[in-house]
Amino acid sequence: MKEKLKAIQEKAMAAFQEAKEMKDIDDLKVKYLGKKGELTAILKEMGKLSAEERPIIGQMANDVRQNLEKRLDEAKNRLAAAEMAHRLEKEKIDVTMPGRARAEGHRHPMSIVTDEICSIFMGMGYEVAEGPEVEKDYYNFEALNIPKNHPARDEQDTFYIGGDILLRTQTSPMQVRTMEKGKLPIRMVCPGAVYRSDEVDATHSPVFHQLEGLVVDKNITMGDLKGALVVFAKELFGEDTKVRFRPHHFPFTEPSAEMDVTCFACGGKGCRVCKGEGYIELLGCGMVHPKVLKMSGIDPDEYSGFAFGMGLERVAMQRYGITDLRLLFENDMKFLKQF
Ligand code: 2NL
Repeated sequence: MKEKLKAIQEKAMAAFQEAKEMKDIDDLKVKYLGKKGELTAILKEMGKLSAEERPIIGQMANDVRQNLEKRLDEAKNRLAAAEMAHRLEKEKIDVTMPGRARAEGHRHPMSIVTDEICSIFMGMGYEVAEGPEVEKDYYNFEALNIPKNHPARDEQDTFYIGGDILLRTQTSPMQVRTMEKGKLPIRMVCPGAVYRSDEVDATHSPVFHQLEGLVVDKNITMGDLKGALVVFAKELFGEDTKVRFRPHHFPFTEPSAEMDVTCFACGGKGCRVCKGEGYIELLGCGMVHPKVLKMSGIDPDEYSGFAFGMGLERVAMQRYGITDLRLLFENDMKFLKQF
């Protein structure tokens, strides 16, 4: 039996040395030290031994078991260390490597211009309001003193949806709705898409964007209009910007004017962009027509107001020197990446 024990010990130790994976260790443990293992099989034969031999062989068997357990542990540690070393090598990361650049979007030039104009007016205490693009004939035309026979009401110019429903041709319906609510004073701007039945070319599109403003309070004069719009123009185009007002006509304002600003390209000297004028038209404006105030329930003897409206594509084109309106709608990445 001594020989057998020695043989098992040698065989087991050799096997432990050769173990390549953790799984081998577990298998070897079962094979040699397990309940159905080789060592246990020998111990079961102890009954056949004489009384003198039994303690000696028993002692020896215990030594072998302890030895093997110790060696098995060593082998296990060796494998664990090797495995860790291997993983550290394989999963090594170079923290100094450059990161992968993330593709980041940015605002559209139309959004940049719209946001900028809104913040200038917010700085002067105006609220920003947005409203429906599908409107009633009343809010788009009637309440703005635009008569039934006005060319803007022609089917050729306006998208009618049916009955008295249409796509708004200006953002004024939102101002009318605000006046109707009766909360005074009013200081508001309203940006948004408007629709007109135009053919697409370098300066026209059936969908474009406007920003209109409305102020209604006691004792509002043309002086307030000029003051607000001059501050606006200087903030948008720079402190050196000059403005000029030319008389005009709108059905919803009286008196009415158009406001020009010194040409962004030549600074007022006159060039190709402003056709030698030195000025470029920026917006239309005027004192809100008393009939318009009255129709929305505001007493024109007590209150007065001014209003203005501008095309946002035009502002963006001036601002960035864009010569074709279509670039703002086509979403060509080569164009958009420049902003
Ligand atoms: C232009 C001119 C303008 C208004 C819009 C307005 C709105 C109400 C009452 C009175 Cl509710 N007026 N809006 C006034 C003057 C001019 O727009 O050339 N737009 C592109």
